[in-house]
Amino acid sequence: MPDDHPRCRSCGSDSLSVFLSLGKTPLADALVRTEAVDDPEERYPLEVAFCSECTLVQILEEVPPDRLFGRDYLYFSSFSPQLLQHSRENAFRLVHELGLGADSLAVELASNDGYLLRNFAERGVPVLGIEPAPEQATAATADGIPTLREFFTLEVAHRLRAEGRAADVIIANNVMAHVPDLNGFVAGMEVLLSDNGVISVENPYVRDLVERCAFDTVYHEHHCYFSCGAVDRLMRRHGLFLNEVTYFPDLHGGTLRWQMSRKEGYSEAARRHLDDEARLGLNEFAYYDGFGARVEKVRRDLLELLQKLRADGHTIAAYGAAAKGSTLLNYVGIGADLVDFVVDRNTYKQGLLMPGVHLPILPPEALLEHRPDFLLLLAWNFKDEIIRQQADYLAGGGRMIIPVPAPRILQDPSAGASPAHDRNREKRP
Ligand code: DWN
Repeated sequence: MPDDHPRCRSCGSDSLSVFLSLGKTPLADALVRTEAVDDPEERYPLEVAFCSECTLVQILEEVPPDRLFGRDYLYFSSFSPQLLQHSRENAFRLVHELGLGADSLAVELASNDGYLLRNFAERGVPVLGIEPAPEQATAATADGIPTLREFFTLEVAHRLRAEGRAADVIIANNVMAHVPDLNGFVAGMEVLLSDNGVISVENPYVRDLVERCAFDTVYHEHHCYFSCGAVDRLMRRHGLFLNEVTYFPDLHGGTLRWQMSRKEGYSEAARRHLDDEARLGLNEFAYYDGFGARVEKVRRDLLELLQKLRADGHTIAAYGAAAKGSTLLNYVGIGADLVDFVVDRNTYKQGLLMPGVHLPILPPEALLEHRPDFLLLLAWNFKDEIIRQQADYLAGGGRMIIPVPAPRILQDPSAGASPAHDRNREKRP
């Protein structure tokens, strides 16, 4: 096989089959400064493949991490109250279950602005953040969270152990999918973990990507899209064992938390998830094979809906300068001819332009100032929070559009939160 044939990021196999191609897209979080609007923007192929050897779903392109998570990376976890609450509950759960205290060490990989570790510190547990993005690392340090400003690698893990630091808990939320050297990252976690330590990893769940047609969660930061089986096989390769699986249907469009340790043994929930995946076919290519056609239909239907609304004289804005929003806007082809502006609470993003389509990003207050007839929810994963927050806009007649799994105009936002999609109790097909 020629050297340039892509290899699986987990097992190294060349048995990769592409099932989705989103074309060449700009980097999803590379927001554009207005003075640079005429500068050429880097675009990279965005193709998603399935490995028939270890069942890992992954993109084929590899963008250098410092292009993705440099000074232009403006994602701050603390702009999401839902994520803050979720993280606080997880931290306190771990402190309690693991009996962490002043002699323990909690390490977070990709600790962002310290949004999670601050909860361990509040309970008197020593912490260490590892965060390469400069703005986020600076914000965490200013908040009193000791932070190493670098990418976590096997070498960093060995250095920390050589300094006598072993982690009693390692948290890696929305980062294991982001690392190009997946095996180096997991090997590093194994080195850094104390003998009885626990690793807690969270990432969007590949089953929700397919079942909710959440193709917009595919972008170059996300190298991998994990199933329980793929995580199980990846961890065993490094002497770690999947013990627990917890499903969060309303976090980032469907998130799983995998908990690992040096001890082998599945909880009932872990066993159930693995059995469900085998039964549904997540370990086979056929499960992913028709996904591309479904995505193409969403593209056509959403474009048609927006074009009709504009033809009828309506105005449209969008909510959430999210990475997923960048994928959606660029893949569907939604520009200033259809959408006037995007709003976002993240003050670091305001005043910039969305990648590729160059839609201006304004504060959410612009919705009451301009009162667009329709609001396309790019951050649809925060629908309930945004409905609550934008009650005045809705009361004034504003209408929301949800793009996935199928484009629809939200009929009665006062209906509030959609019932949690809890598979743990749904009827089995
Ligand atoms: O993996 C990643 C996921 C987990 O988060 C990161 N690499 C990047 C990021 O992806 P994203 O940008 O698609 O995630 P979010 O959190 O869905 O983005 C939401 C956007 O909406 C943020 O820019 C913040 C903004 N927001 C807002 O303006 N008002 C969010 C909330 C909750 C709000 O009320």
